[in-house]
Amino acid sequence: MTAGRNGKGKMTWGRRGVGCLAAALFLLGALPAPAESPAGESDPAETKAPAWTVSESEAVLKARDITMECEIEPGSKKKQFEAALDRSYRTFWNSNGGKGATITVTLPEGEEAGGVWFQWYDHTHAIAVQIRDENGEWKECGHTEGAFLSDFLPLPERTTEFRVANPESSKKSTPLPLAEFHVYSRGELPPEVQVWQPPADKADLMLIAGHPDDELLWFGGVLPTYAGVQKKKVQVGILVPTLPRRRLEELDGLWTCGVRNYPVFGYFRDGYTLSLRDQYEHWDKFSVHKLVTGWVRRFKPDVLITHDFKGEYGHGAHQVCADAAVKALDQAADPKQFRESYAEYGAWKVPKCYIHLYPENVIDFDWRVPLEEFGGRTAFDVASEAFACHISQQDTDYAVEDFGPCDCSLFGLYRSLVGPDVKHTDLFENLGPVEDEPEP
Ligand SMILES: [Ca+2]
Repeated sequence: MTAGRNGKGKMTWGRRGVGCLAAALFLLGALPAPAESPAGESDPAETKAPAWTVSESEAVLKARDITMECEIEPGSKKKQFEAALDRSYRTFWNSNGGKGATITVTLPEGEEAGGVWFQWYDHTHAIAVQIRDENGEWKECGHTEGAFLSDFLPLPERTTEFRVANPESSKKSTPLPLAEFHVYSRGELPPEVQVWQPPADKADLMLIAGHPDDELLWFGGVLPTYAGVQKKKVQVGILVPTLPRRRLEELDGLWTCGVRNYPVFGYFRDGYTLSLRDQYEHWDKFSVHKLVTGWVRRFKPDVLITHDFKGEYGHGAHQVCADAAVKALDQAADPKQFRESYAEYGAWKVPKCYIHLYPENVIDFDWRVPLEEFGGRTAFDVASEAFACHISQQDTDYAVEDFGPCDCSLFGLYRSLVGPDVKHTDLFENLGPVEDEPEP
């Protein structure tokens, strides 16, 4: 979507609809000890569990968000720390640097911390957690690399007090731009906690979109189906990073769909035009092609999918995505083009490329089939719930629509190196494992 259509900031929590995702399950806590058999038991095969035992599933300890139960002592700007606890991505706590860049957390009586989840505001930030050693001195027990806007750090067992600080390896102690801060108790993490994997070394599917939320509005069930259900390695690339809060909304939406590889963002400024030519006036064409070709070489997708050539409702940025993607089919394979990314990643020939609403070799997906992996919700439901994570966009006219002129279920096979689609039901047709010939 375009800039300037943002909402007025609903102060509601933005992670709806992730309940049934197969989220990364971090079993941080110990299970209760198994019940001992009473003495003098007869044949074990006939032994029934006593009524007071719990099933294995019940015994799994569930982590809880206990942030508001903790005593939290920011190292600086204490009155402003509420901004890191208000569950709004519009607000953030920007600490002082140096010794002011700390947060000390004391758990409530009888509670142990399992981990801490950071959501950074406008840039990623490497962060460490410290616990006290036997002399009472703070000692680092783990740190992030600062690769993601959403970072989770597990804590050692029996942590009842910890401190957040810049890593010891950092050359200087810089301010912490923290949009949201969460403390979790020990146990299996709830689905909303994002534990991102790095961008894919080798993607099955790459989706290139203009702005955060375009990958939902115009691609509907693609991400829930291929990332969430089929567990493909799905790499999303967004050309326009827009505002900080929208990048956090983007992560929420992708996580809801089951995407686990961290997305990549381009660096192009938002701007609404209605033609390819005008958009290339706004953005340097060479820079766009260089970036997109570099992405294709880096992520080596089997299937590349992007916007309508006509930009859905006419958006020039969407048209540029389609233009740059199909140009990259040749450019990524040609060692003479964009030699820097060729030297780093080598050439890549994309086996299949689909374009939204392309009128030839069309797949017409049914996004309304209940999916067991999403607890009976459909890919359409999940895409809609993921779009709802984009809180800043909820008072626009946009919605996920698998009907009408921008039907998000229609994709045409623009180019294939693996033969034509015959079944027209799957982006990965002709890419699956080769089945053995049946015995004669
Ligand atoms: Ca906030």
